[in-house]
Amino acid sequence: MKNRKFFCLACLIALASCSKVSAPDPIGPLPSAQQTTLQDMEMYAFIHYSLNTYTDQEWGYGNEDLSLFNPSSLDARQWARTCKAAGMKGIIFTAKHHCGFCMWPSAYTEYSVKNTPWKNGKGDVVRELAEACREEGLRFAVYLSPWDRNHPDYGKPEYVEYFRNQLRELLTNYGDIFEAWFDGANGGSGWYGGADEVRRIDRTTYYQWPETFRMIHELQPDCVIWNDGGDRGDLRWVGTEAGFIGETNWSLLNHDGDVPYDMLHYGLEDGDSFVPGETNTSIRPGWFYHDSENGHVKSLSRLMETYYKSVGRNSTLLLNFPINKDGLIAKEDSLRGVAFYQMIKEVFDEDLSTGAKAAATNVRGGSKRFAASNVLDGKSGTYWATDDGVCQASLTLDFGKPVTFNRLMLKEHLSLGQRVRRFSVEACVDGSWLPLSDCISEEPERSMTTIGRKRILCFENTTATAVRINILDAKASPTLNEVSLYLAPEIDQEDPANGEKISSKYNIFFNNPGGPVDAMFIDLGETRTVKGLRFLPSQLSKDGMPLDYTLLGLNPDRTWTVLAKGEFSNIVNNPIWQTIQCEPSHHKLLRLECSRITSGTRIYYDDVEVLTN
Ligand code: FUL
Repeated sequence: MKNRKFFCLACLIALASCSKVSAPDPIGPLPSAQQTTLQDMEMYAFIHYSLNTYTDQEWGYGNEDLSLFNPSSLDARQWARTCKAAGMKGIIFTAKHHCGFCMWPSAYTEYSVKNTPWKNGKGDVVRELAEACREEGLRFAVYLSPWDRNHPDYGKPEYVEYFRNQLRELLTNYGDIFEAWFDGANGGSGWYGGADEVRRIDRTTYYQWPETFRMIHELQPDCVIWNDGGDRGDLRWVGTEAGFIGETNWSLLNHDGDVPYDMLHYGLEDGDSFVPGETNTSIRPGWFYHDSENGHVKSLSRLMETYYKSVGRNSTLLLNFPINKDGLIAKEDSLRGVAFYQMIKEVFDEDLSTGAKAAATNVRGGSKRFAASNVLDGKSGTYWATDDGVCQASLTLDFGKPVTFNRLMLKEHLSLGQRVRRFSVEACVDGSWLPLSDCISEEPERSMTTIGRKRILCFENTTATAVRINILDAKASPTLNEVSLYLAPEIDQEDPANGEKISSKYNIFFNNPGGPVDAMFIDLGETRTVKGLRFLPSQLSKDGMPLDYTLLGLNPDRTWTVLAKGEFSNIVNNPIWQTIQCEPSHHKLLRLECSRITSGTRIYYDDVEVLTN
């Protein structure tokens, strides 16, 4: 009897002490509720549509004719339905791109849909899309370009007032806005109400972001801010538009100071603010629609890689769908977008870790509340954690039978802060533990570093009876709330958009003695009818990128004729094939000159093709 009482007492004490084991202290900075909601959306769409769609440009100059905007079948519902079927949880729309043309009838400018033939000036694309999104259960957001190449006051203080007035219209008249997207681009030149000149601003001070941010918070408290124009917003650009973020990805940055490429791409381990990465890329090479890109919609395998290298690297994915000249998402893009989402669902349909037994080398306070098995219960609030000070620990999933997988998903319990600095993964194959490596890693020294909200690793098909995750270093006791395994099917598909490389068949040489930048000469070998030229800028470096061009052809009398002149808009952030078109004329020798270059005196091209008859 006495023994029994003692036993019960011991049990009670044990229980009490178990429930006393407290959660690890949060290690800041932590995500805000708005940032968590946004990250949980995982994928949302960009829609680029403006006068550029009708001029075949990526950056309009600001003097494009308003009569060009008259789509025959604009259907915002088709856009919303397509984006939803492509797994997008919201849409960010280019209400105003750099050309200054407003897709809503702003009261503050004449350069808008209200002065176009479309719906006799009574149309409002922003409203149609906001309503379509609501009907489809998607969130809606706006891109409002701070750089405005149409507005006469751009560069003066008055413009900032104009910009805020426009933003106020968008934030008050179109329901809930989940994100405000402010692109930092400013290429200088523009129409500016007829001044037709170069205007540069100091992007850290000119726009007076703190006041604008205050207005956004007041009008739309749930709206997150994307800003690469100076002041720190709630999200950061990832330093490239190619569709991937660093394998090391801390969702942290410092509130003040410059943010060079490395910080954008990898975050900052000891940053003082929570600023997660948003990976933005287009389903086609360009952001706007071009007929010439219909054959270059990204392949399914390329889109899946983008997914693994964005959502699977602790980032959200902002995937662009351009609108075509008819006012619709082109069928090539919509079919690919839908196939993309189907594939994601197929890959992550069956969690192969279900039924496994989880064990860990350390469990916080020995408590059930922090047991290894929490990583398998599918609940977001439960997690495995170690004792304070234990920053190295292993967690093993034992399947009790051979299981074949090629994807591993890990999640940290982010509401306590991002902690893991480095880990490794092993599989028990035929009784031996073998290390696994991520087969899509591009920087092996950074492979298996941070985890964050979601980390997906891709392995070759592996058949194992157990998997072990070794946390090798963490800022504080690690917390994992999910570990799952999947078997992705092979994607059996040609990749027309990748691997496009036209080997140059011309004799190319560079020369420009005394000039600031070397000109490129292209000898066609014989006189041909030239209709233009296209080239692929260097894919390795941003140095030596041309920002403008003059294309000349040599005449039989040894004089040069200017065939075309213009700028390469957005070439630095999105170094895709650039096309220069000209009226057909006959030449054997072409010369491409450039007066502005990113750095150096030599232009670097990965490939060049002359467009001939
Ligand atoms: C860039 C812009 O300059 C492009 O035109 C596009 O809007 C992209 C999303 O951001 O920096």
